[in-house]
Amino acid sequence: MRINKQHIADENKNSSENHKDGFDFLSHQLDKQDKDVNAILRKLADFQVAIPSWALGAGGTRFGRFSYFGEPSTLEQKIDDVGVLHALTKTAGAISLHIPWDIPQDYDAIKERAKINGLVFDAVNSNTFQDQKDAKESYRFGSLSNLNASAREQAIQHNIDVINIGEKLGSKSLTVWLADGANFAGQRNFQSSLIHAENSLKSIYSELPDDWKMFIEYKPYEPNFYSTVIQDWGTSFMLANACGEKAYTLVDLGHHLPNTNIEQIVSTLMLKGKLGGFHFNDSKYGDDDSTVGSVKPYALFLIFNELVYGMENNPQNPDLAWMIDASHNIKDPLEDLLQSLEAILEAYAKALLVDQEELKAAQERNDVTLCQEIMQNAYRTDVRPLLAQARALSGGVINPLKSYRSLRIREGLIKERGMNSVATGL
Ligand code: LRH
Ligand code: MN
Repeated sequence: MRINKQHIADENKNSSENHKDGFDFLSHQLDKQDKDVNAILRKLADFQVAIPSWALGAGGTRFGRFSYFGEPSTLEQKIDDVGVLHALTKTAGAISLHIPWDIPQDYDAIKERAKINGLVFDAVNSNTFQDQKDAKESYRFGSLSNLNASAREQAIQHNIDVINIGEKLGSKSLTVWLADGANFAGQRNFQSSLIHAENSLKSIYSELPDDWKMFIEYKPYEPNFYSTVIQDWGTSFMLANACGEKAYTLVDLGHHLPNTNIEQIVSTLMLKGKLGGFHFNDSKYGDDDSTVGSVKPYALFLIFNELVYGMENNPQNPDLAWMIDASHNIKDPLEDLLQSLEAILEAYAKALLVDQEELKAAQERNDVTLCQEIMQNAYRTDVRPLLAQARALSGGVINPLKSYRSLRIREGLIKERGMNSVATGL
């Protein structure tokens, strides 16, 4: 299913009038507030989010998995599906692969497929949380932090293999998430686990190409339910510093204990120049991997407010990697990802409306109420016409979800792939 310019033009013809009224009204409001609408539109158009290759099929839980039919069962089909998202939104210009779920058979063909879909390869993800068939060592008791040196060696070599795969695809970063930890108190010595993890990460880091980054993703629990070796931002930050300047902390929004102030973590990491990127999703309880902005949209806005401040004031922090990490149990994965893309751009656009100078001045006068009003005025602004305008200007559609349905894309995928195709991944 390839979406061409004619599809886009036809889709926008139907909704352009409505859109124009909304956009003209909003840009007139923003002009009156001395907001540079064109600058905001440029920033929105430049904002590209990487789509996880493992979130294009129906996810599942230990209690069951409900297929969504027409799932991509090959890497080529996964790239095509991300291509559909990018054709509609012009915001999903990259795919993030997970190895070994997505090992390319023919690198040139895969790169060509990505090119045809207007995509690049973002971070490659290693997987030392599952045992591979015929693997010499098991990761039951850990991988990079395993007490068994041979298991650590195996996990280090896997990460180096992932870097080599990424290099062939033009990726420039490796994401390392460790499930390593313990299920029971007393099961592991915290210090020896952390020492092994640090030394193993340093071994991987020593093989990192000069122009690459290594993202260290933290998580408080699951699949281990007593302790996790890289449990929080502080541990990841410490390990990134121990590795070197090409190592950074990756913030997965679902990897925080309830009520954690994630925007403060983001602010601190940017100040220290060690924020590498994000795995966007949302959650009510644990690592639910739900649709971005579907549970705590204001918290997402507050995170973007710190990101906008950091991008303006922290040149010591490099450009960030924007990625979604979600899992879909009952929704069409592509519809879910379209909603997540919209929620991410919406939070960013609202944060761009915060007058950072005005806010700083109110903070310095301890005018608490005014600080809140400045934030909430931006948050309460319906910025959706800005997102639609930025998409239309970039060659996308005004209303992606509506077009996804009116173009009957899922039906087309099922016709093409049948009812029983299953995607690798979570
Ligand atoms: C761990 C995680 C990690 C991925 C996996 C698919 O919960 O967030 O980023 O490797 O999900
Ligand atoms: Mn993640």
